Amino acid sequence: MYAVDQRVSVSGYRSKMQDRLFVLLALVLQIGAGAEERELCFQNFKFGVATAAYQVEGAWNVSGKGESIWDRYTHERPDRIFDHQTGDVAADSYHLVEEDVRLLVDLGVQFYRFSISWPRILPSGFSNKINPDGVRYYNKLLDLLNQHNILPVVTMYHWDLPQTLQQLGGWTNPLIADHFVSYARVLFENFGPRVKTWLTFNEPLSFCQGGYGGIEAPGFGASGTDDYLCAHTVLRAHGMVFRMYDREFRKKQQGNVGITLDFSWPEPLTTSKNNQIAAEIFRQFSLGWFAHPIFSETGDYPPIMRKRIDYISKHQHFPRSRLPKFTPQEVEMIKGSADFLGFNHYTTYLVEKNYQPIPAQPSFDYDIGGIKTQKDDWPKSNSTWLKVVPWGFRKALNWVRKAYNNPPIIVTENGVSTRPGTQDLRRINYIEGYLKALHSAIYVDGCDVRGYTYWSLIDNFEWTRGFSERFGLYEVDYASPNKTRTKRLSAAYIAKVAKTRCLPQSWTT
Ligand code: GBH
Repeated sequence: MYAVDQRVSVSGYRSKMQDRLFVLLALVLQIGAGAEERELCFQNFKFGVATAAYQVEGAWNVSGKGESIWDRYTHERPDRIFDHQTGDVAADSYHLVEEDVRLLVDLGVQFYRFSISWPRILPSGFSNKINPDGVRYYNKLLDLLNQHNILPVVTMYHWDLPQTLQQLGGWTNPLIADHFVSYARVLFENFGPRVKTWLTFNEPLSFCQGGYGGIEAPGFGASGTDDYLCAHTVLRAHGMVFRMYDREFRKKQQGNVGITLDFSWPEPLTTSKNNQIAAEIFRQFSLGWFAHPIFSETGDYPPIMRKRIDYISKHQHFPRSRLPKFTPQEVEMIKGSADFLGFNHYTTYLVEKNYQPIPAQPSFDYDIGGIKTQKDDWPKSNSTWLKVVPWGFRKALNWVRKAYNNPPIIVTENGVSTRPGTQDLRRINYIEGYLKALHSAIYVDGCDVRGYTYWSLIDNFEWTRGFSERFGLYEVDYASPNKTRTKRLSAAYIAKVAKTRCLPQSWTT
C-alpha cells in the first residue's frame, strides 16, 4: 500500500500500524546485519537535491520575466550584498536546464526540488496575464525530469516576490494572500497534472524575519512589527491555497501540499531551569510561530508568543498587540492545512535567558526572550552561522514528533558551505554525520521522515552572501562564459547514497 503511494508522491500519510511494522522490520534487519559493521539503510525513502529560482536561474529580465524584490534589492542596494553581486545571471540555469538535469541523472536522485519564479510566470504579479515563455521553461524542466523518472518537488515561493506587489507593502499587506492564491491556481492549472508534491512557501521564518525585520530583500528592518504582519499574511495565504487545492484540484490531481519551515535547534546553554525555559520559548518563536497554527491540535499562534508579545507591546505603549490576531474561522482554516511538513535544518544554537529590561524599540530579538550563541569548538563551515552539530538535527526532529503528533516529514534542505574546490571531504563528513543523526531519528526514535534533500545541486547565489558561500555538489565557475559545472567528491557520495539508500561504509572519514 505504501509502495503504491510512493509512486505518485514523496509524501502521503501512512497508518500508525504500518509505521510500527516498518520500524520493527528495519530494526530486525539491522540487528541481523551484526553490530560491528552495521550498515545504515533507509527503507521506503527518497533522496533528492534542491535549488531555488532566483539563486540559480539568472535571465532576470529576459523572455518576459517581471522584476522581483531580489532584482530590485541587488540593483539598488549593492552595499548590502557581499562583493556587490546580483543574481542577474547566477548559474544561468534558465539557459542550462538540460545540463542541470544531466547532473541530476548523474547523481541518480529520486527527486529534484526547485522553485518557480512568481514574476517569471506572472510578470505583473497579478494573474490577468500569464507569461507563456515562463510556463514553457518550467514545462521543459518537467519534461526532462519526467523522461528520467525524477520526481519534481516544487516550491511556489522561494523569496522572489514580484516587485509590483512589494509596492503594495508585500507580505505586510493582507491582500497579497489573495494574489498568492491566484498565482497558485495558475501553477496547479499548468503544472498540477505532473507535479504531485507542492510546497507553498520556503522558510517564512527566514524571509519574514530577514526580509521585513532585517536586511534581506526588501530590507526595511522593521523588526517586531512588519515581521509579524508578514507571517500573518503568509499563514493565511498558505491555508487558503491548501483549501483551494482541496476544493478545485485534489480529486483530479491527487497531489500533496505542504510548507517548508526552517528550524535550527535551540539547545539550552546550561541545564538551569531558566535556560531550559528560554530554549523552549525560542523553539516556539522560531518553529512554533508557523508550525503551531498549521500542525498543532489547537491551531493559532503558540500561547507563549501570544502572551509575551501582548505583554511586551503593552509595556511599550502600543494600543494593541504587535502580534496580529486570527479570527476563529482563520484558525480553523489554517489548522491542519498540510499533507506533510517540509523541514529545513542546518545547524544548532545555544540559548540563554535574556534578563534585559523591556526596550522602548520593538524587536523580535527581544520578544523571543533568549540570546543565541554557538560553541567555538563546534566544527565550522564557510558560513558564519553554520556550525556542524549533527545531534541537533535528531533533537529537532524529535521535538517536532512530540509537539505535533509525528507528522510526515520531508527534509527539504540540509547542507553545508565549503571553500572553493572539488575535494570537499568536509562536505561528505557533514552529510554523513547528519544522515546518521537522521537514521537514529527515524529508526530509533520513530520520526516519520520520508525523504532527504541535499542543498544544493550546484553552487548558487547565496542572497546577501553573494557567491561567497558554496553549498553545491557541483562547483560553478562563475567566471566562465558557460558557468561550467564541475563535480565535487560529495556528488559521488550522494550518488552512492541515492542509489543504495544506505550510507557507504568505505567513505567513513
Ligand atoms: C536556506 O536558509 C535557504 O532556504 C536557501 O535559499 C539558502 O541557500 C540556504 O539556506 C543556505 O544558506 O546571520 O546568524 O542571523 C537557511 C536559513 C536563515 C540561514 C537565516 C542563515 C541567518 C543567520 N538561513 N540565517 S544569522
